[in-house]
Amino acid sequence: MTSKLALLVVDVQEDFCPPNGALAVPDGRAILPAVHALLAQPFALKVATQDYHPAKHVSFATNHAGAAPFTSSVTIANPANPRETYASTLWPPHCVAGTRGAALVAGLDAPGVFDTVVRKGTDPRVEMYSAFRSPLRDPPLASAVSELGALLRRAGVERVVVVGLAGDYCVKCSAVDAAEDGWETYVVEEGTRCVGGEQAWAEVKQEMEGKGVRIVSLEWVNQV
Ligand code: VGL
Ligand code: ZN
Repeated sequence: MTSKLALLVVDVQEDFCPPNGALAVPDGRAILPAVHALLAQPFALKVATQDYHPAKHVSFATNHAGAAPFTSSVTIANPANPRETYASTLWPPHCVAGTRGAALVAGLDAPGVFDTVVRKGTDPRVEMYSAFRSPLRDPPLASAVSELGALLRRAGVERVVVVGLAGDYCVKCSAVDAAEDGWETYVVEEGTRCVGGEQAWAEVKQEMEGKGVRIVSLEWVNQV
């Protein structure tokens, strides 16, 4: 592994894992061997992200009268520009700041496993799947732009290897933003699972590849 490679472990938190997670990703815990195999390798920087919402977060179905998780959505406007909007899927409450469900899964939560843990989704007004920034970017909201980009630049990182949960939401959006921002970006297939299962993964893979992200195997990373 060369020195300019970073590992980004996205949202491997109790609430995204079966059997008890509030927003459990099917087969989510199956990524753990791949995550640990990668953590055993040298990287210039190892970063975990943590979805970390206030109880009043706009993405929780419980905060919208009559809404159902997974099927309802709401239109969210950029608080700094009402003309910029996007449709946001509503979820069961998950990863509420300070709760057990927000914690990284056991084994990843110990000090020293990661160089940094980046929290996202902390602004109650907007969704933030990407570990870099909210989809509302015109103008960007300071409260929904993480320190991740600056961290990677400061460390001189050239390539980013991404794993985590969920493949069809935060992993996809983070990988696409990393590629868009100029990093060579790789998603390790064994290291992710989707809310929408295998069918979603087939589509998401194509979408990411179309946006410059490379989908690779764990074995491929071992040989880099
Ligand atoms: C995520 C849905 C809601 C994710 C976060 O980490 O992929 N998905 N919040
Ligand atoms: Zn979330």
